[in-house]
Amino acid sequence: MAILPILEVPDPRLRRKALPVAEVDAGIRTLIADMFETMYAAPGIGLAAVQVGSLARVFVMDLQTEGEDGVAVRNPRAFVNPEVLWASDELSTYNEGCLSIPDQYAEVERPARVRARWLDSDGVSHEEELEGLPATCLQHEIDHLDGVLFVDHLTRLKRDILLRKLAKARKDKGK
Ligand code: K1U
Ligand code: ZN
Repeated sequence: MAILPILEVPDPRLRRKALPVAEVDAGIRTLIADMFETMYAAPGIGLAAVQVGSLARVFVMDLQTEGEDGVAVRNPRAFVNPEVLWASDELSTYNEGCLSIPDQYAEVERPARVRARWLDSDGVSHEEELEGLPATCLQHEIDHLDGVLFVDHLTRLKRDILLRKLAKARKDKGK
């Protein structure tokens, strides 16, 4: 397994649209394993293949829960060729972050519930209705697979302020 470099804005590769996976083969399973390792190291709760320079339509997500002993319990889930089949009219707002826009957060409004279909790392098909953070994260990651970033959902003013804060943080860090 390997920790892969995560692309950051304004890298134009973040704007490419990922292509459907024809077969969930060993190469895709290696990509998924590397993406989990990269996501846990970042750390993050999701990661799309586009963010590590791959055009496979794949993302990973782990919304860990807390066990009775207070220790985090992992729940790794891989999504291949994910599709939103239905989205609620009701919206919800979450203070989103993005590993490709480090340390910057903003409130994003999205459908509160979605019905989605995808293949897992064994090529088995799943269909499920998600709500709350899983629904938000799934939509954020599918956006990445379509070359869309969470800042694209903000007003121009809010986006400019956030990107200026990022530029200042990088300058202060000497990046
Ligand atoms: O896709 C990404 O850039 C990962 C992103 C996922 C995400 C976060 C919030 C709402 C929607 C999607 C992140 O994981 S940002 C980091 C983050 O949220 C986090 C990091 C450590 C602990 C808990 C959360
Ligand atoms: Zn992101």
